[in-house]
Amino acid sequence: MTNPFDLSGRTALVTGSSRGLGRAIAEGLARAGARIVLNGIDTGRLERAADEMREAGHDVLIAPFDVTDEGAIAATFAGFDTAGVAIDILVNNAGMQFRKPMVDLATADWQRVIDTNLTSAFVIGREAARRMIARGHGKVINIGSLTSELARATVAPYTVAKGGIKMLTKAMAAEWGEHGVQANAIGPGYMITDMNEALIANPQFDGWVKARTPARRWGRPDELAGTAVYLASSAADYVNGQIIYVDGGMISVL
Ligand code: GCO
Repeated sequence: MTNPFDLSGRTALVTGSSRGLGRAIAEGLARAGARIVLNGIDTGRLERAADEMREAGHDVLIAPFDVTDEGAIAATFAGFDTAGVAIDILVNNAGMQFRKPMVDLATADWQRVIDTNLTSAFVIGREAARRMIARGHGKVINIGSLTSELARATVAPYTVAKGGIKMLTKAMAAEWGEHGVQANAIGPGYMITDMNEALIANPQFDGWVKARTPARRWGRPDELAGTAVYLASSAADYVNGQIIYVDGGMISVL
């Protein structure tokens, strides 16, 4: 009986993976045997992350591109084709946060968040799926949020984008399932990341997260790795269109 969670021989592209949740997910997939393609816009930071992972014995490539740059995405996948790099697992993790009340929010700032957090997942997913469908197998894992279900004041574009991620995941499942491609999502709770640094440092917000979460604590990025490995593996070949919350129970309680 082979290990259904073994990712040996598979290659995973994780967007926004030089740090934070993306780096933790990349580490988890690497530990399960996958070759990793790290992505980000800071080549130096990507190279340093890749070197650290290679020192740990992992097989790592880098693919620097801006997830909002459609031309760069197409060129990157063309490069994969030329180099014989088949992306078996795509993790659409790249994202940004922009906190401002809607009445004060510029349309350009709204659009930037939607482009980065939602449209990028469609564009990169389309490029990856064209190739996965041709091969008859593939895994797409989109990174949602608690705001895929619930809204919080002052993060409207992020919330809308993450709500869209949940439904985009279902749309991907609807169109790609018959071709052996499974699309699912992970909904992280309040995690200890750079993006949340200001929230963590705010005693009132920190207290609210701990009181509102049954686990009574913030989550660690590495706590997403197991769910990512599961969804990336053959153990989840009959799981499609789902979003799994890794949130200490926050989404399940009032
Ligand atoms: C915020 C946070 C959240 C978390 C996460 C929760 O400003 O409320 O940034 O968006 O990062 O998405 O699931």
